[in-house]
Amino acid sequence: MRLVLLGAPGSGKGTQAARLKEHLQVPHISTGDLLRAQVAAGSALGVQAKAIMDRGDLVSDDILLGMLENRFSRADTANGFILDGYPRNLVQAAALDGLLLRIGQPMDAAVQLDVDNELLIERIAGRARDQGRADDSPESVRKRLKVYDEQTAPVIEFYRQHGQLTVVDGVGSLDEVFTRIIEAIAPVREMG
Ligand code: B4P
Repeated sequence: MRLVLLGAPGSGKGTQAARLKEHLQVPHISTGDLLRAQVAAGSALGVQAKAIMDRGDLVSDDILLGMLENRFSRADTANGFILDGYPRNLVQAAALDGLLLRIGQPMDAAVQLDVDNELLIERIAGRARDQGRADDSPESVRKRLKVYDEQTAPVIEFYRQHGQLTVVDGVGSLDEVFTRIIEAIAPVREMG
């Protein structure tokens, strides 16, 4: 199963992807996690990315595509994957389409987790308290939501036009949202 999770910061992509990974037995590829690993390792890329991430902006498309190509070259993606945090703009959506076509692994489905802004801000504030992630400061969150509306929301339209989009209500307990995702992708899994 090749699945992409779409949704605003705090909509539950990372949270649900971790559960879907166990359920579908495919790797969870989070571009946010890949970038944070570079930051933690103190690589040149990580140093460059950290400042951009902390202020809530998007890291450059070239860096992201290189990172993704590298990740897809690993054998564990042969039976599918859950992609989380990518694509975040239309350039990335087209690049991903081209990459998956080249490796003969077209996307099966795109699931958008739908959550209103007030709740997103509340959830991220909770994570800021619990985990202290550098980009969960109020200013960065405001910026990330703005970037999402301007650059990432059009990606939803992209998948809708490709007939691959399913919108799932992302408000509810972790179990409730998980069950909705499983139900939403069931028809695609039956086909595959
Ligand atoms: P990400 O790591 O993708 O961060 P995110 O958008 O905040 O989502 P995340 O998956 O972590 O949070 P979730 O909604 O699960 O990106 C971070 C930064 O990296 C970006 O701002 C950008 O700078 C850079 N980046 C990443 N990808 C990029 C790309 N493709 N191009 C350019 N730059 C890129 O969870 C949030 C909180 O909500 C958690 O605390 C969770 O516990 C809680 N939660 C989730 N579901 C809940 C529920 N049902 N009920 C209650 N709480 C819930």
